Order: sequence, then structure tokens, then C-alpha cells
Amino acid sequence: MANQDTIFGKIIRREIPANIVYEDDLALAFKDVNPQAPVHILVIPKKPIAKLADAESEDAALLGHLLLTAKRVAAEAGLTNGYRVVINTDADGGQTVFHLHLHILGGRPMAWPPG
Ligand code: DGP
Repeated sequence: MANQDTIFGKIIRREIPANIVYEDDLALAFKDVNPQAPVHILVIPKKPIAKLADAESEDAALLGHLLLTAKRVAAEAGLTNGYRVVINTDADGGQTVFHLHLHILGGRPMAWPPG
């Protein structure tokens, strides 16, 4: 599973379009095609880690970079009143695309607990 291609791999390679808001050597951020909040952006590693449960110790710096990228992207999106960062992991987590991604959700108050 870890190295299987997904729709997000195609977005990284520009094989399908996406509304990209940030990119560097390690990460890409783009607007979710099915937004669940006024701001809904996905942050993904370029490395094709399928899910959080597949991350290894060697990915520690990359995982930190993804969180800092989420912070940066949220600030650039103007989310000064806060936001939520979500990682859905595997079947019970509700993951549908098996390329690790962080959801940044903002622009409205978030409910708790999530569904
Ligand atoms: P998850 O359930 O955590 O695996 O969320 C996957 C998200 O990916 C979901 O919110 C919809 C989004 N998504 C799926 N396909 C595409 C696509 O082709 N383009 C974009 N921008 N987002 C997509």
C-alpha cells in the first residue's frame, strides 16, 4: 500500500488539476475538492506515505514539516481566529485517499466531538 499511486500522486505530478496554494520540496497544499468548511485545504507529503500508521521514525522531520506547513498555510488563508487540523487514518478514521494528508478546516467554529 505504501508506494501505491493515488489521485494525490497525480496532483503532485500535475497530471490532474488542483488549486495549489503552497509547494516546496517536501510538501504540497491544495484546496479540497469537496470543502467541509469555508476554508478546507489539504497538506500532503510528496513522499507517498499511504497513511499515518505507515509513517516510520525516519519520517519524523517530514511529519513535523507537514504540521509547520499547515500552520503556514492556515495563516496565509487568514485563519486568525483558529482552525482544525485533521488526519483521517484508515477505515475507522474515515480515510478515503491513501496518501497521507492533513485537513486544514477553518472559517467557521468547529463542533466537538467529530462524527
Ligand atoms: P480523507 O477522507 O481524509 O481520505 O479525505 C480525502 C479528501 O480528499 C476529501 O476531503 C476529498 C479530497 N479529494 C478527493 N479527491 C480529490 C481531488 O481529486 N482533488 C482535490 N482537490 N481533493 C480531492
